Amino acid sequence: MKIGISCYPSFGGSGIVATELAMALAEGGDEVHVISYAPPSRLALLESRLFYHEVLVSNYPLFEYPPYSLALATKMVEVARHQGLDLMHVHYAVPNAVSAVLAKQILAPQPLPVVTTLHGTDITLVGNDPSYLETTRFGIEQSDCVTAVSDALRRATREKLSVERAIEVVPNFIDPARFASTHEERGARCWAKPGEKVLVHISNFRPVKRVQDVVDIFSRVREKVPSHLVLVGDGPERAKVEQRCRELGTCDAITFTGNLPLIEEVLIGADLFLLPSETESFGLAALEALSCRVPVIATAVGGLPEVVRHGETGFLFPVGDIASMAAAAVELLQDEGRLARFRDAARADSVERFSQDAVVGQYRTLYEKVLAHR
Ligand code: GMT
Repeated sequence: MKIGISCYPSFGGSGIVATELAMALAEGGDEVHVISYAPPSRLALLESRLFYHEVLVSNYPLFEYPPYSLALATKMVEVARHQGLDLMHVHYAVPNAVSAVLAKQILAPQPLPVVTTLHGTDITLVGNDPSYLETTRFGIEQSDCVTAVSDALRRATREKLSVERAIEVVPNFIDPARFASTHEERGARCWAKPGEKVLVHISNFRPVKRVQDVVDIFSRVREKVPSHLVLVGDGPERAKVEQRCRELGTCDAITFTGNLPLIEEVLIGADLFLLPSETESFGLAALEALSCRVPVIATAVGGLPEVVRHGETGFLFPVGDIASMAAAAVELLQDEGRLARFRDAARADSVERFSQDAVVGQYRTLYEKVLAHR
């Protein structure tokens, strides 16, 4: 098949999933054309069946806001027409879905079935914002197939956007070969002192991630367990988090790495992953941690209970319950035998339920169904 994939190139989870899917499909023999305004961070183009097309957004003095969604739709038409795409798979509804639907209408009668994958904030935050609600709902309703990365997100889409159409749940995934870890490598351990436990958080440091809670949790853990915290990523909340570290006097035990392309290299040396988000449709970073044998302590929100098994591969607590998350972390880190059992369960469960081959196969089956009904 010839597949177009549109996504955001930034370090967010939706762009990562879209890029990993594009590379896996190309490796499996499909021809894949990635469309975005910049090369996605994980896109490796050394594959003959994988192509990247950049959306150039022309500006004009009249424009306060250059119309990216129109430039995106135009690029979709160009790639679909000249590359002979069989379908367009967009990741993150805003504005990718409505741009693809517009491209489909422009191309008619040349068919361009649209598959839209919902990732989370496109529904829970942005999509149901009054500025975007109607166009987001329209893009979803007009798509030929819609998937959500968790059952929780499917429910949220129905509740928040009053969407009644069929929505398939296709989870995010990991490549077991890539996120393998014998836990012997140094990874995040390189920043810790000998004997210290290593806690890690990875995100785009937006308010929804509650990174200040990560620092508060660590401050309590550190009182009981010699440990070091590694904060991977960057974003609008970083300055506030750095200020919080200074207030708590914990800066000497915390490393801010900024954005890192190969997070598995960090994760393999970690003992615990913290993700205390306000909302999280899936929590791809948590899954990547689990597959590297790192137990996860997170909030019981959105799709996280579908990823982390409470009491087996990690622990889940209410948003803001810093005391419980810190206590659970201390208890686990002080019991080597239990920590080892959580590690083994984290790896086994994540590989069993979220391996790349199985999930990419689910997407291809949906593509074939869509093409059969063109
Ligand atoms: O995590 C983010 O805020 C980035 C965001 C995105 O849109 O890229 O991530 C969303 O998609 C990821 C991939 O499906 C999910 O793992 C994240 O849970 C989801 N983020 C939220 O729902 C807050």
